[in-house]
Amino acid sequence: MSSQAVSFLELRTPAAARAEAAKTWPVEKVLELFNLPFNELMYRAQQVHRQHFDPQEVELATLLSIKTGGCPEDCGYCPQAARYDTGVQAQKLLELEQVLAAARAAKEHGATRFCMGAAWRGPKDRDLDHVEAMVRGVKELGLEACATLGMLEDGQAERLAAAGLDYYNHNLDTAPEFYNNIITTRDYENRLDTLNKVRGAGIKVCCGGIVGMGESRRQRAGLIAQVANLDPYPESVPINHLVQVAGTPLHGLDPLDPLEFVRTIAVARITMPKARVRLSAGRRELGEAVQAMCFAAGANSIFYGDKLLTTGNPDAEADMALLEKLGMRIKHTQVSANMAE
Ligand code: SAM
Ligand code: DTB
Ligand code: SF4
Repeated sequence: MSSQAVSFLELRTPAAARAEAAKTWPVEKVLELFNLPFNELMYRAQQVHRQHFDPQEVELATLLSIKTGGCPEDCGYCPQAARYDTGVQAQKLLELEQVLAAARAAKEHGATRFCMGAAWRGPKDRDLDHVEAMVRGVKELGLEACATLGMLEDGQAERLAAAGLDYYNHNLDTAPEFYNNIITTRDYENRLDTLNKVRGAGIKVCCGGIVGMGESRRQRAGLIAQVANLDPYPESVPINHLVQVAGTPLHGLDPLDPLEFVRTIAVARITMPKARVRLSAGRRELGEAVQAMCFAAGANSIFYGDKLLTTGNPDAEADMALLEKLGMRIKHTQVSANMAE
């Protein structure tokens, strides 16, 4: 039986159907948005975008992998999982000075947000001593600080909050019913639990997922519904296009129709009007025309710099040229992207 069929069956019980209908964004409603004629969907997304943001403005965030590769998890998309032979060289946690040098360079190149990623299942308490110092240093440079370190234990989010961390990135990645096709070493509930801890510690939430992993349109709608139904929804929503890396189980899949990716951005914009929707991994492969459509659909944040964590990103000059061609401006202010924005 397909996972889709299972989700329909589950909804046959009146209690489950009532619970689903009571959500801010039932999956069916999100799917209706996906199913709109393309131009109608774009029009609605642009209307919502303009109510809350200057549509010409884009936020630049720079990523740095502070601890690379050798990860014990089995995320089927990830070049950093130790069990896949992807050619990624494992590297231990960077020194504070290396991180701050990268943050200074990011600031000089115009980024306002600096995101530190670590290939951990979750941080150990002694790792956090180092990450706290990195967060403090990044904040002293006048940058917003974001970290993505995996699952958090009790008390760890509070430690990061005390160090001044603005955002914690932790993705739901895909719809619940497709999730086990992609990851088996941690479950959906673990992810929701970490997101609760982040929220509870007063850190802003950055949470989204990946499309192009072989999921159906309904499952893309399922991912967006899950993120949009978080209460409150995240301040920042990265939509990643799968970067297919040789050696990972998802390498070799048929690529997603790019217009489906644009639709996903538009639906995220409509369902989470005040969030920064981040056009994240996969920009290099999408090309300029599709990126332009993503901005038109309401994306207003990108990762900026020649590298994501281990894979490529458009180079900085190409990004500047694209933004100029589109008449877009960089968000310069240090005002944090909170719900009052
Ligand atoms: N290890 C931590 C974790 O998994 O939470 C943090 C780093 S992990 C690389 C952060 C996110 O990057 C993942 O949740 C996934 O959404 C995204 N990602 C990883 N590999 C990707 C790929 N090949 N294509 C697109 N997104 C990817
Ligand atoms: C997110 O959602 N996308 C970024 C960030 N959060 C950390 C990571 C993308 C990683 C792409 C694969 C790589 O470069 O290793
Ligand atoms: Fe590890 Fe994160 Fe990659 Fe999963 S996504 S294998 S947890 S680095």
